[in-house]
Amino acid sequence: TIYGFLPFYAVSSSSIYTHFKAMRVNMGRLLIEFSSQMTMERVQKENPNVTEGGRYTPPDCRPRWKVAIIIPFRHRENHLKYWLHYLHPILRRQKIDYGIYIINQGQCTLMNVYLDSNRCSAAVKKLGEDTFNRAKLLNVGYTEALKDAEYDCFIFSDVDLIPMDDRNLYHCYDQPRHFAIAMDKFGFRLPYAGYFGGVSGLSKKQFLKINGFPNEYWGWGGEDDDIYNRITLNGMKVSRPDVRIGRYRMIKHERDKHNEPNPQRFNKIQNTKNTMKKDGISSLTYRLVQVKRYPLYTNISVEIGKPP
Ligand code: UDH
Repeated sequence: TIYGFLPFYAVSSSSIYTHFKAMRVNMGRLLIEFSSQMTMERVQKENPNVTEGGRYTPPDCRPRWKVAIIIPFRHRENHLKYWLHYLHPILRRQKIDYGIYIINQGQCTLMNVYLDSNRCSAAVKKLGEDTFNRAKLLNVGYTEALKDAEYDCFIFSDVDLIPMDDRNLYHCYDQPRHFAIAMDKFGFRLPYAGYFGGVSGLSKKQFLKINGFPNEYWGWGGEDDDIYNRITLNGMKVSRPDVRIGRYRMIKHERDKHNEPNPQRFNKIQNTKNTMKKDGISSLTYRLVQVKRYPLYTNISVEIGKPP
């Protein structure tokens, strides 16, 4: 857009901000902070056009992609509020046709309101204490979103990462996309050339070409490098936005319980070539516990097992 390269001081000034917000054009660099109080009620009021389950279709165009946004999740309710607060308006300005899917490992529902399904027992609540598995949850998200609508583009986002520039467009590209290339925690730089963590996106075709993501990375680390290997081993390249545009803020947090660094990760990423054909979307098994549609997102609770 002609407004695309306005300097930061201009877009953060409140009158211009309101003006562009009203015009629904992209604004460029955004002011992102996590100190103001955030409630789900407030975020709901801010987003009256989002329909049940966190779906939105632009009223005035037909987007090329239908995008499912998949978030791996457990015990991060506070981060989710900020994520929804920032992302819904951004996605709307970008004119994305999208749905939001929170893939919740072993928790029946959010906001501590457990149960309204008798399948969701105390035993299931306990599953929330098993080792976290980000990539397997993302495979579940891909599968479950496709039961909802004919998505052809999948964006996988951590719940604590907020884009600082809305020209970083949340749709798919000719090659698998890495969006979160310049995070504040890495000094706004790519930490290493093969980094594919945080926020990434693949078309349905690209995802199937790499047999989805690995299911066997339990605990923290390595799964994003395995995905990067899958992409390059299958003859694709990672595409990225300009480093000035792919900036992100991460909501600061301590390491979660039950997501300790996985000591096997260094060995496993040496073996992607041998493992990717058998371990992936083709071998995914899980038990669906509950699907619940909230105004701003769909919560999918799953049992995905434990490390062998
Ligand atoms: N996630 C959860 N719950 C968990 C673990 C992970 O929701 O218990 C999800 C969430 O979407 C998160 C993503 O998985 O954004 C990635 O996990 P992470 O945020 O733990 O990974 P990251 O590399 O942080 O961002 C590592 C821990 C840093 C500790 C720093 C202490 N100063």
